[in-house]
Amino acid sequence: MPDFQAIAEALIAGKTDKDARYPPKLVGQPGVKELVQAAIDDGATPNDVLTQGLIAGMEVIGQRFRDSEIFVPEVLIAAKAMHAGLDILRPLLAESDYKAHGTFIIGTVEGDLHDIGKNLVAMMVEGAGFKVIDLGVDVSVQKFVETAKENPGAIVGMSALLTTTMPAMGKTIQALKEAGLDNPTIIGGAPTTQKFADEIGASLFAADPTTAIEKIKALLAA
Ligand code: B12
Repeated sequence: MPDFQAIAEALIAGKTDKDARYPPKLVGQPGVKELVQAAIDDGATPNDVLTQGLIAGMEVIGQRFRDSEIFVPEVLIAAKAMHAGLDILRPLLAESDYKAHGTFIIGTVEGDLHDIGKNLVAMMVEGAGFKVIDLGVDVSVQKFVETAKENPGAIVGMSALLTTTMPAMGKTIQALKEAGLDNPTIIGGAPTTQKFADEIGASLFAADPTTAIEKIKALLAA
């Protein structure tokens, strides 16, 4: 019987693989890598391993992060464990009839080099079952527009940490409209607010990755 719970627990603990030295109490135990492989060998579908193992674990991480029970380092460690599992699943998912929830384009806006929060959002959204296109930092308005054009319907996520770079979010939304694109947009980053999102016409605002995932899913379901 495939043990999805064990995969989720290893991910939450940040146990990447058997050889990993972290966490000390699990030294020598199988990690996400071995547990995902074992579940596949036991006949589980890649989709079930993803949703009931990796995504279930990342959901717990997201909730604990939102509730300030854990902090950035723990999320990064869990995300590394998630990637160890995804590396095994990715080729299998490509062969199967698995469909991602949707595509999520994300970048830090022009002039802004802060990427810690942006990376967290990218990892959590990927962990929630979306295909993620990460454009990196200092992303031009033009680059957002081009990528949105290449990915019709993809959600465009923008991060800004500086009050001086926040206006680039409004410019990007304006440019998307002028290019005739109707991709939904979501903004975030410490200085941004729902009020600012409303002013610049963003579809969504979220202050943390878990809320972002909830709002994106609700928007796509509407
Ligand atoms: C780390 C840091 C840096 C690092 C960045 C390293 C990196 N790779 O990211 C370095 C040293 C490079 C840096 C440089 C600068 N920084 Co700086 N930096 C910070 C610092 C300390 C932490 C930011 C951070 O990573 N927070 C942790 C993450 C997890 O939080 P977060 O980014 O807010 O992300 C969360 C949410 O906002 C949300 N989120 C984020 N993005 C998105 C996107 C979407 C779509 C969604 C839905 C949600 C979402 O989810 C995340 C997880 O919950 C902050 C101070 C602070 N305490 O915030 C200053 C700060 C942001 N920096 C500041 C400044 C001024 C600068 C510099 C101009 C300094 C200088 N004079 O050179 C430069 C600018 C460089 C540039 N062009 O970008 C100011 C900004 C002031 C302002 N109001 O504009 C701050 C607030 C410090 C201060 N108090 O003055 N900085």
